[in-house]
Amino acid sequence: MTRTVIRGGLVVTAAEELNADVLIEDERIVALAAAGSSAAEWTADRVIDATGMYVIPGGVDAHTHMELPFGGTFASDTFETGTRAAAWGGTTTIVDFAVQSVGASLREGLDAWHAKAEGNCAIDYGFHMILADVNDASLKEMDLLVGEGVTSFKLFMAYPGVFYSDDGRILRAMQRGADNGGLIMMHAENGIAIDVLVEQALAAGRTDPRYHGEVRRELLEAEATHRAIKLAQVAGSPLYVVHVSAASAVAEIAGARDAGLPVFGETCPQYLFLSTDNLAEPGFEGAKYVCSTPLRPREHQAELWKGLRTNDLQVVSTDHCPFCFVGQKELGRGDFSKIPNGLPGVENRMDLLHQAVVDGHLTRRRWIEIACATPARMFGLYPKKGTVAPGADADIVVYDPNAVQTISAETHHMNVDYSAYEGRRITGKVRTVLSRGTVVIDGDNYLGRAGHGRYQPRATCQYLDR
Ligand code: DUC
Ligand code: ZN
Ligand code: ZN
Repeated sequence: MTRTVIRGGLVVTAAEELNADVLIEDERIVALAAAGSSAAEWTADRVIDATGMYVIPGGVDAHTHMELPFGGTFASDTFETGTRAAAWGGTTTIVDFAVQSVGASLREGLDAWHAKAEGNCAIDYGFHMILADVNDASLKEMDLLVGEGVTSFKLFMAYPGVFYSDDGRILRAMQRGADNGGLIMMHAENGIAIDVLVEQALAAGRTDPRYHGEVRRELLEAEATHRAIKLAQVAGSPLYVVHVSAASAVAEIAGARDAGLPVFGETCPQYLFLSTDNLAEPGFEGAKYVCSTPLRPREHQAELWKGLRTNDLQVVSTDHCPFCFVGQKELGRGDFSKIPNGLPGVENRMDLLHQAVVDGHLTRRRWIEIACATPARMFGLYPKKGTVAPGADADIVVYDPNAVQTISAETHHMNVDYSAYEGRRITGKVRTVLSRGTVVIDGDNYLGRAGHGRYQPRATCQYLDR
């Protein structure tokens, strides 16, 4: 048995902050004790000095797309490169999206994603399932997947002909989820209407990246969010709305929650820190910021921060879906609709959100709540993941709140040739990362290995009584 003690740090969880030492035996946390108490007598094989540091749970990023096939290409991070980058950024669990292809079973999709991930991950991982073809067979398969720990299913109101489900299919999947405990995650944008506006924009010669933001109208996010909420209400199903970017969509979610409905909302760092100003950068630079839902005008950011503070939004995930500028984003030169949708970010989330603490948008505990504890609870991983407590996996980050760093593609570890946050100065930096008791990041050194990360079967959503 290996005993590790993390001494002298400020332990920050969603619930509390305390000056405490943390005792780890092999892969688990076994005790916390106030500094100077019984902890002084703990013997250990390894002592990590955390004086002046925060000791926080490893980040849980509940929305990533490693190797996602999209728009004729693939997201540029593999499970190997993407999970290594996640570790560098203080994230120790990802929940990625396995994809059902149209005409194929859920099983085929899930097996394919297991094959991509197994033996390649630096940190622990789980899967959601994208339902692209809702039919009698795939509805039945949902039950089996829930039993295997794939307890959440993403549906798309966008991308007709690819991932899109009509309202009838959505309703059926929600009804099934209401029965089997699977949580329905919704990409809420009216894709049928958006496709009309895309066609009209291109016909009028509006082909630059910024038109991606213009045709994906805020109203069409709000409308789809509203419709998803009503469909969920009809089905008696909870609902988790992914990558909320529009203030009016936040209002829909807030209204549903005020009415007592089990509706949850996620946003992402790109919507909190970037805007349509980025999409409008000169030349073809705006392509670096093409994702869906799209970036919104700056004014929306205040509403997203407010939603996070008031718990109208509960989770910040990345929707990490990187495409290189050269050769991938460039597929859409002269036609914004051909720019692969997605931004890199799995490495930057914990730091950007710490900057939000420094800037006064969030408290320290809320930082940990939205980035670690709530995603773990939402997706059935708590308290193994998402907290620092006896019995939890020793997924721990020793975080230096005073170190200053500058985000850059020159220094990041994601397999992508640009950073959406290039040149941004951040106060705060990961110093040491443990994944199940193993040090995977130590200062500027990566000590992890592909294959250390294990598949995590998940329980159903822990915010719902079942
Ligand atoms: N949005 C993106 O930006 N990329 C992948 C899929 C999605 O919904
Ligand atoms: Zn989506
Ligand atoms: Zn996504």
